[in-house]
Amino acid sequence: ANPVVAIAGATGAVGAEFLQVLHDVDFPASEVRALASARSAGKRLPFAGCGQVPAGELVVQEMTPESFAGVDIALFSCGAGLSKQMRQAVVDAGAVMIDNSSAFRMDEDVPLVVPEVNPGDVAWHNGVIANPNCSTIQMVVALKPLYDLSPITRVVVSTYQAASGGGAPAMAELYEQTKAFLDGTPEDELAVEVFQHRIAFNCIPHIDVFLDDDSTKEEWKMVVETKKIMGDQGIKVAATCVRVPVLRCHAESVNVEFAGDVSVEAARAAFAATDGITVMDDPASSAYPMPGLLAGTDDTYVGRLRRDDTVEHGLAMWVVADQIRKGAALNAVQIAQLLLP
Ligand code: 11C
Repeated sequence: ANPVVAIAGATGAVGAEFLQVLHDVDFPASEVRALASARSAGKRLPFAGCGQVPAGELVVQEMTPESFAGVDIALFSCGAGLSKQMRQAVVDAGAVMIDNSSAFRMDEDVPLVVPEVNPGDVAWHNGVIANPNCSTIQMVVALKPLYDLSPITRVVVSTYQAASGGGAPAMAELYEQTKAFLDGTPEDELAVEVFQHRIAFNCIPHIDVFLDDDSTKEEWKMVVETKKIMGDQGIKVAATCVRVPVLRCHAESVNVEFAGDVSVEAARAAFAATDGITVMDDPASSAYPMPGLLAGTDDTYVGRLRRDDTVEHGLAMWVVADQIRKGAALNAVQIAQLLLP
């Protein structure tokens, strides 16, 4: 029988994208159940249909432990707290939870999966598969074909992360604040609620909370998740994560150091041969990936590929992907596809 899919957090930015991606890949669902908080129950969400589910509207149901009866795949994007609360109910219902939150990513019994990198890890799930942090996902997609040329010893990454990482309210804050700023609203009257500071016409080197070593949790995630997904605890990662006034694609400057030599040409050929990666790299015509122009796309885009001569075997590159699609909803649905018989 075709799977029953539940979407937990259906009314959020990622929830809406889950519905879009299920349609885009024509996921062979027999039912799609939209779940959210009591506040959203009864709301109608447009759905273009997939599998045996016709186009129309989905009526949002309040998520309770009973919501998962009969469900096969539960796509979660409603925060770590609710994922933890609902985990047992999902597992007891015999469903697999594919969780976008950070709740279980580093648990030893939970695979952390990017289908281009470690698809085989879905095999050892115990009812939960974690979807990595968005900034990690696009980086490891780009690192994997390089790693296959020569083991990677060290990565230095700086991110340029879109407002979408903070969900729909964060995107609204960037949009509304920019308008208010251009209208001449005084600094102390601008609404600053989602981010720590004004994001309009600004960059904020602070994503998630600060840790004891003065790095941020977002930076820590890039370090530990990369090692787990790549299956190599020896890769050293130094990350600086920055919020920029872009709506929905994350960009990353990535310097990679290898055990052996990897030429630019070999790297380019490896990227070109990898599904899910588009090389956009022609300095002569000013061609490189840019977040403002790639919203709504599925691939991880790589450009500005060049040698990094500051180390013996080094490459530098620029990586862009849509944070809500490959960084969240698409990656989770691709994991769900791996579970299909
Ligand atoms: C951001 N990367 O851009 C975050 C959003 O651990 O799943 C996703 C946070 C996470 O703000």
